[in-house]
Amino acid sequence: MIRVIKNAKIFAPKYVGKADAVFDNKIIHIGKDINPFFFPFEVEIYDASGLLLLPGLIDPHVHITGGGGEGGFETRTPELKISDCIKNGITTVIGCLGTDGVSRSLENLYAKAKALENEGLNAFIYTGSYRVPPVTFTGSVMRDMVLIDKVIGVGEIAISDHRSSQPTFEEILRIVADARVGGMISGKPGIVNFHVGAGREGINYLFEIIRNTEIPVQHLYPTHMNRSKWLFEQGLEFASKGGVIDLTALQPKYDEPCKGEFNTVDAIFKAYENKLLRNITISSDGQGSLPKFDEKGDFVGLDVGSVSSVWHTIRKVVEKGLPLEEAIQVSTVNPAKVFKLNKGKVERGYDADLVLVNEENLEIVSVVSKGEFLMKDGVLKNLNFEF
Ligand code: FWO
Ligand code: ZN
Repeated sequence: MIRVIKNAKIFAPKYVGKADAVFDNKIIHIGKDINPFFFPFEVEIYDASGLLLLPGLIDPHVHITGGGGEGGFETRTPELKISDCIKNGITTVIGCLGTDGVSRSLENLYAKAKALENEGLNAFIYTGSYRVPPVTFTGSVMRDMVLIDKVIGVGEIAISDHRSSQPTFEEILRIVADARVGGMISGKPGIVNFHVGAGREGINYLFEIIRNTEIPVQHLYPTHMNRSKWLFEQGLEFASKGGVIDLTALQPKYDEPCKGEFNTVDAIFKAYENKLLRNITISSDGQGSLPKFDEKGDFVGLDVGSVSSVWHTIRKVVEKGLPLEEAIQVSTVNPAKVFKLNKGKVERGYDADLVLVNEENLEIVSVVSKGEFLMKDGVLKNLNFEF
């Protein structure tokens, strides 16, 4: 079905002004004063006056089958509800396993990603979990990349963390090498998503890879890089060498981040000031555990990440003064570039993943994924179009 959304203020992310969007599963045309009555086929016409039209949000780190478990079986966290993605404007997720790669399975992760896709979302997965050697479908990272359609990389591989498998540099290097070549053979990005803990080594392994090997920086994608101010500074240095770093979004229930964490909003501003905003993405750690450990490393409790943290963080950044067309890049064009997705822009030829937002209060009111409305509370459908 061809649809036309008229009169929205379009952020592609760049602000293009008030215009009309014509789309089926892909964006067909963006233009002014489109008159659908000249179309020689049936169309649905929507009036989005007073709304902003943005690209659908991409959340590159979501425990779609749940995670947690760091405090025993009863602390395993619940799986993702697609409704949480839709109402928060998330149209693409990359699913991952975390600490628990035993009671959580890749087969379950794959099935959940297929379910999300069948229900209208865009979903991909990482093979592996925290552990090294990585848990795999087929016994090899490279075979997983080549043979499992939804696998776009490996992660979240834990480094510099008391819960990691204390991997050697060589073990990490082999995973990155296999992800790169597996990606080449399958036409995928071959990303290794590193879970970076609070350990003093930070992302030194990643600097060693770009310094001492032929492997290009784009395969290295560290997350939780705002875990501390020190780690974020190390991340900015990595970004200045062309790397992309992922920040864990500010969870809505706390207005300040967890103890010691560098506030995601401040981190985005700092990157912007350093002209490195293009090298920043944010992710929710949705349905993952946000565990707390005491100084002896004993578990003291956990919270659960929420996919609502992505848009919450972007709104906070805008409220703090960064223009919307800049702020949304961290969850549209930037992650789309990392994963080589035909998404993240409201431009002809791109996938029709769109979010409509109330101009006054930045509330998300309608969401389109692959050209279909998953939520359309805010747009009025004009049956007879007066013009
Ligand atoms: C972070 C996911 C952490 C799981 O360090 O890595 O634990 O397996 O569900 N979460 N371990 C949360 C911090 C960035 C706050 C995970 C979690
Ligand atoms: Zn993690």
